[in-house]
Amino acid sequence: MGFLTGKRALIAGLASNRSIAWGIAKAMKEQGAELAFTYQNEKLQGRVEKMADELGSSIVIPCDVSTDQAIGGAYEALSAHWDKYDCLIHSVAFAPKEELVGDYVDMTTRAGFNTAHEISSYSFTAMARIGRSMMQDRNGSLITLSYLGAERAMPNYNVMGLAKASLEANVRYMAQAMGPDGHRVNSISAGPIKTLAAAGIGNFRKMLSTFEANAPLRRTVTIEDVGNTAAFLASDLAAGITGENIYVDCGYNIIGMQPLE
Ligand code: NAD
Ligand code: 0WE
Repeated sequence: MGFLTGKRALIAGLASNRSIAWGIAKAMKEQGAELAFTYQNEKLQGRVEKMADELGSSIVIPCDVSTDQAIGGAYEALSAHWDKYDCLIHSVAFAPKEELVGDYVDMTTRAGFNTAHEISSYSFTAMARIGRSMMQDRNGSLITLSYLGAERAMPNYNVMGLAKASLEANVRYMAQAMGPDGHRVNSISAGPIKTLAAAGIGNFRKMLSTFEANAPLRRTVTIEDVGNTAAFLASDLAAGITGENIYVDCGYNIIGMQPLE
């Protein structure tokens, strides 16, 4: 019997079989969880339905996280299947593509800043808030995905770095607010992975090879690595962990300098 038997998880952010959300869904299913999925738009509906079916789920609901109305509608639809749920996976981020390249100061607009923060940070709070009553008395686990660019200046990550910094602070404030109800809130800081969100980012392959050369484990991170950690954080095995940012990055963040010669 898996360590997530009897748990119900809502997963937002599935777009392809390379998505981090897919790695998380697979790992949680392996451990016995029941799954439900949201998708951003009709373009993704068919693909997400097919992937959900592979994991024995027929709960697939539209949810563009940019409005409370859409999020409300998604929980309304979910409530037709489940009265309560135990776990929210937030694997969503967006900034305008033009702002993820070049000089941060020159490239960052007011509108791009607002969009990045709204979609990549605030939406986690919004989903927690609007779905809160469905988590009542369940000792829930809420998990989001971050990146080291929240804490260190990285080339081209630009305004997304600020949005991830906001997201990591969001995790701490949500953990404090929801802890008295028994809910835990954590983030996973994943190393770079070639997903759709990474496709079309200039020099991504070079970033991956630099990462591989410098990470203590001398390899890149897989969606299975991230999925297994998310399954752990979702489970009662992690009952004492909240407000944390857990690195799944092959140790990359701990390096100061490589051994000389
Ligand atoms: P992905 O493209 O597979 O997933 C991103 C998801 O965000 C997509 O499913 C997309 O539909 C969704 N999304 C964007 N805007 C949305 C909106 N308005 N409403 C609803 N959904 C919306 O890419 P991924 O790499 O799996 O990204 C998932 C998460 O992991 C993101 O938060 C990303 O920042 C984070 N992350 C990615 C990496 C990486 O290198 N790939 C590393 C660390 C963290
Ligand atoms: O968080 C991310 C990517 C998030 C992302 C990706 C896109 C591409 C398509 C947010 N918004 C958009 N908007 C689009 O139009 N990662 C951690 C992956 C990533 O993205 C980078 C990276 C890394 C790593 C962008 C520049 C530099 C490094």
